[in-house]
Amino acid sequence: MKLKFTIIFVLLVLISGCINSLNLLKDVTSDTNETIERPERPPMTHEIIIKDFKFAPNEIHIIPGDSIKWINKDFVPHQMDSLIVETNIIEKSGFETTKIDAEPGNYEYICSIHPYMKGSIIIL
Ligand SMILES: [Cu+2]
Repeated sequence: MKLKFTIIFVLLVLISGCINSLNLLKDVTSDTNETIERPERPPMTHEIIIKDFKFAPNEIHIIPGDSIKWINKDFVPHQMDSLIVETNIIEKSGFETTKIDAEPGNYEYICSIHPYMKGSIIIL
């Protein structure tokens, strides 16, 4: 009988330990996740200027259904690529508008011609 209680006690300690570590994980993720509220507005077009092999702004917050107008002010072509966006090759002084319709999240993109060029689209 004493052994049975000991086993139950040990099991309870183990279970509460697991629950505690789950709570810890929850706290860590809620601390690192920025909570930016999705604005209530109709879809709009954001401009990203590509100049000197950089994106301005480098990070953009949008809502599903918004569009991005990529404006190439460099003297070489660029082509943006990621999970949610794939542009044509945008020649120098050219532009292209792409509609973004994807799940909320943080999506990084690169220029497939110059893969060191990186930016991110955050869908709220
Ligand atoms: Cu490029």
